[in-house]
Amino acid sequence: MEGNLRVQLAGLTFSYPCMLASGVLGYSAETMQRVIEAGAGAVVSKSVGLKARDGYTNPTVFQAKNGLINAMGLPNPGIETYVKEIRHVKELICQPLIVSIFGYSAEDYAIVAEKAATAGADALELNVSCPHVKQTGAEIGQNPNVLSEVVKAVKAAVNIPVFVKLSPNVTDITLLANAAVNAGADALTAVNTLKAIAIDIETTKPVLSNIKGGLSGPAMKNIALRCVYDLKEKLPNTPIIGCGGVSNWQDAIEFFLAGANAIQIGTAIAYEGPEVFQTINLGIKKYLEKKQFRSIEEIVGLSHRR
Ligand code: RRO
Repeated sequence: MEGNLRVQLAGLTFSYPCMLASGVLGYSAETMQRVIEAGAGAVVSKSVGLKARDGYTNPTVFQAKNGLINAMGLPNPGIETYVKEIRHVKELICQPLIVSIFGYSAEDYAIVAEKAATAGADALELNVSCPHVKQTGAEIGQNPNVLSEVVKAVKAAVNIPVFVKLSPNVTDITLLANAAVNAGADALTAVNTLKAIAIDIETTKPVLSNIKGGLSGPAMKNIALRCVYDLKEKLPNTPIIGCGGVSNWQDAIEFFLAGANAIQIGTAIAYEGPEVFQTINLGIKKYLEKKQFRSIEEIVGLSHRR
């Protein structure tokens, strides 16, 4: 099917434009292999940090109307353990592996970045946008000066492309994007989950153990799409990876038209399984043929044309 579905971004080539979003099936090499076999052009790992974290106690996920609200709490085994998994993934798959990393300081990010790159990551995605874990995530990605410091430290530590995953929980996403790009980010992933809450009317209490979490899925699609549109308008030459509520090929096309060069899929996999990649690839291919476009590149940002 490949052909006109190939996309290039930040020096990497992806056979297919849809990647596995971080946090979904991104723990073990075998599940990542399954996702690649189902038609993903790349996989993004679950976010990994310097030290292991258990994450929050249950309940950590709530099924909302048209989406999920999660507060997993960054469970991860720590980079020293995870490097073995990175090496194993690289033995199993030949599509790009993007390792998502987080830290509590610029130095943390740089150390984890260097270890992930040495183990074989093809690119890094800096998670500076987790909406509900203190002292990391959005607390970094909502402050342009701190964000810039983190990106600069990582860029100095590695020679692979660095993507920055932005938060939608800001007044103007382009200010943060500018800071990331000026500090050397090679691409932007837009966006992480929207800060949200669910309340149980029987117990009268919030559902999630952490109280607040991040909303993903169809409920946030048009917000993520607007973020991509804003980024393309202000930073027309920066590659953008659209993420947020893509569940069918029509959604994917909307993201390309808004300005995304590639997209990520997360929550739709929880609903439909990895087969969703193949279905979306086929839909994109048919759309391009019907509209007589030769490549995805030809439609990136087309909605901005006046
Ligand atoms: O682990 C999580 O709770 C989590 C993370 Br790191 C993130 O970036 N976004 C999200 O919705 N959940």
